[in-house]
Amino acid sequence: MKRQAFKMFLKPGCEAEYEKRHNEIWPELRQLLKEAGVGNYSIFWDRDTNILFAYQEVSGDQGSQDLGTTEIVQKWWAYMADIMETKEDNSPVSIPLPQVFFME
Ligand code: RM4
Repeated sequence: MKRQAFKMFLKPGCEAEYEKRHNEIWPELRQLLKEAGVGNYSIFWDRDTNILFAYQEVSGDQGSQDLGTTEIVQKWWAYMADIMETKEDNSPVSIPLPQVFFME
């Protein structure tokens, strides 16, 4: 199991909508993530910068940001594109973050 963290970028004023959409995450996306071995997946919002900090534990060889070849993730990314900073293909700009501390 690998601990992974990364940051994404929310468009200003979209935090309520972002949280709402995630509270209503599509069951098929949740299932895909679980089947891929992604768990303990949290996303935190920095009010000052609109940076989204994501943490997840990955038991397989693909984290959430590696699943862009699936139709469900492509649909989800397109759905989220209006409130996030994205690349040309609607995937969220996503910067991996190195772990600098861990305590059991
Ligand atoms: C995020 C982003 C990620 C996805 C989660 C569920 O806003 O789209 O790629 O894994 O939602």
